[in-house]
Parts: sequence; structure tokens; C-alpha cells
Amino acid sequence: MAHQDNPRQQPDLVPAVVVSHLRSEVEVATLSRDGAPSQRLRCFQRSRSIEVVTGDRVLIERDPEHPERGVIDEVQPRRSLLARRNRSGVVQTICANLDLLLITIAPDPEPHADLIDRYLVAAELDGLHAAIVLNKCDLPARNQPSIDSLIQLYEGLGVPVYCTSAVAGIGLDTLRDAIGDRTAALVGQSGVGKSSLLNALLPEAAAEVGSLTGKRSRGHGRGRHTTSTVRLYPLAGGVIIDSPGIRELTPEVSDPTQLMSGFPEIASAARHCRFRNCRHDREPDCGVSEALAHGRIDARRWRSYRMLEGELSAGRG
Ligand SMILES: Nc1nc2c(ncn2[C@@H]2O[C@H](COP(=O)(O)OP(=O)(O)OP(=O)(O)O)[C@@H](O)[C@H]2O)c(=O)[nH]1
Ligand SMILES: [Mg+2]
Ligand SMILES: [Zn+2]
Repeated sequence: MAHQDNPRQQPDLVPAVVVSHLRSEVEVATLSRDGAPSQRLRCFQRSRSIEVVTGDRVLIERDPEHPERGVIDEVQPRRSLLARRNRSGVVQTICANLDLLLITIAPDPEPHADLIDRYLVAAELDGLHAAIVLNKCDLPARNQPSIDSLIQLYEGLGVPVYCTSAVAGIGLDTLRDAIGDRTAALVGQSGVGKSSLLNALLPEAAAEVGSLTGKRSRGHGRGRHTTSTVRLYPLAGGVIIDSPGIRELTPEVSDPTQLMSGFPEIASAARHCRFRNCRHDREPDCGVSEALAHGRIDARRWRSYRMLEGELSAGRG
């Protein structure tokens, strides 16, 4: 028998968190009293006009006939988000409500330092904490000098660095402590071991990990992408998010004058420029040129900044 809707009757709305979102399918976990994700439900969205991403806090209405299904009624305001611009300039939100970006690198595949810079810009502009996780520290130190200088550079900029091995179980307790009760996202190139770290921290996650044979057949450092969706897992008191590896990142910078705040050493040198509108090119008394000449700004970081600046202005036409 069809029942009539009573507009005054409020449905029972249950708070939940989005665990993953793939096409029209949204998996959520209801939140227990202490805020920990608990029961899993498959949901659809009542309105397609609202975009939901992993980490979103939502209110859902359970399907009375199918307790494992529900409808997303409302998306709550985000306290933070990680976004990028795709090649066509469209802003894509990767995940919401995170606190800590774990920029994962490894000796193999070799790190793209510019990608680290771009994640740091995203973290700075989105108000997130950031740390570097140097995984696979069990591997023989083939390109160790360049890894060492990279680590030294970022530590010098105040970015915490954690050395781990998902395979040998090194540095996992320290990483777990660093996450604490926060929501942390593992991000970085494909094949650095993000899903392996997740599994090492949380064996029941049983996330798919890239196979060595697949890697070998494609040659050194070119692991195919194994993880295909952004997915959230409760971890002790906190939450950990695994994400697909990416090759490049254009962070969403809504105000280009803010870009420099993602490069604090450049920003502090620029305060010494004689001219307020200094382009740091050939102007006299330029604090940035001077800092570059004296090695207080790393030349690669400066190129990385300039390239991003160029991309952002080109993107805005
Ligand atoms: N030696 C060593 N190998 C590791 C370590 N962690 C991961 N690996 C290997 O690196 C490969 C890639 O691992 P994944 O965990 O799938 O990497 P991922 O970053 O999740 O990759 P995507 O999902 O494609 O982004 C696998 O063959 C892992 O066994 C580690 O600590 N040491
Ligand atoms: Mg993965
Ligand atoms: Zn200048």
C-alpha cells in the first residue's frame, strides 16, 4: 500500500561520514557517539546538485526496508578540503575534512620534488598540516645523496619527515602517533607504497597493493596505478585516507598573490625587496635575487615556484 508523505514528519537523520565515492555509488559509515565511523551503508544522493567526496560529513536517512542502504539528505559544511585543477582548469575536490597531508615519497620511484612543493602549497592554502613520509627506507640506498638533500631541504623549511618501511615494519608507531586523533591522507606518486603503509598500519584494511611483476614489466619506477578511489579508514582514534597515485598536481589557488605563502623562504626574502611590486627578475635591491645568490633559497624551489606561477596565470588567461 502506498503511504502518503506527511510534510511535517521529520525523517530520522543519522550522522555519517563518506567512506568512498565512485560514480553514483557512495559508501558511508554511520558515526557512533564518540564520532568513530561504525556501520557501513550504501547510499545514493537525493540531489545530484550537491557534490560529495570522501571525508564529507553527511546526514543520511536509512531505507526502512534495506538497513544497509540509505539516502544522503544533507552535506554538512566542510572544515577543510583538498582540491586540484585538472588539465581543463576544472576544480576537483579530492577529499574533505582532513587535517594532515602525508606526502609520501620513496627512493623508488624517484621523487618529483616539484610535486612535493605543490602539495605543500595546497596544504598551506587549504589550512592543512603537512608532513613527508619517506617510505621504503629498507631499500638499498641507490639514489641516497639526492634523497638526503631533499629531506634536508624540507626539514630546513620546517616540514616534519617520517622514515618508514611498510615491508620491514619500520617507523609505523611514530607515524601512527603523528596521526593521533587527526584525519590524515596518504598522497603522492603511484608506487611509493601508500596502500602498503595503510595495510601496515591497519591490516584489516586489506587494500590492494601494486604487484612487483607489474612494476618490472613496465620498467623501473613506472608502477601502474593500483588504487583507483579515495577511501577512508578508521585508525585507532583517528582516520586515514588512501588515495590514487598522481603524476602531477595543480593546486587550486583562488588568489594567485597567495601562492608565495606556500613557499615561506621565498616570501620572507621578498619582504626585503626595495620595490613592493618587485618581479624578482632584474630589479635592484631584490631580496629574492640576493637570497638565491647566497643559497638561502634553493634554486630548484625557485624554478618550481616560477613554473607554478606561470601555470596559474596561464590558466586564468
Ligand atoms: N621495499 C619496499 N617495498 C615497498 C614498501 N612499501 C611498498 N612497497 C612496494 O611498492 C609497490 C607499490 O606499493 P603500493 O602500496 O601499491 O603503492 P601505492 O602508493 O599505493 O600506489 P598507487 O595505488 O598506484 O598510488 C608494491 O610492490 C609494494 O610491495 C616498502 O616499505 N619497502
Ligand atoms: Mg595504492
Ligand atoms: Zn624582488
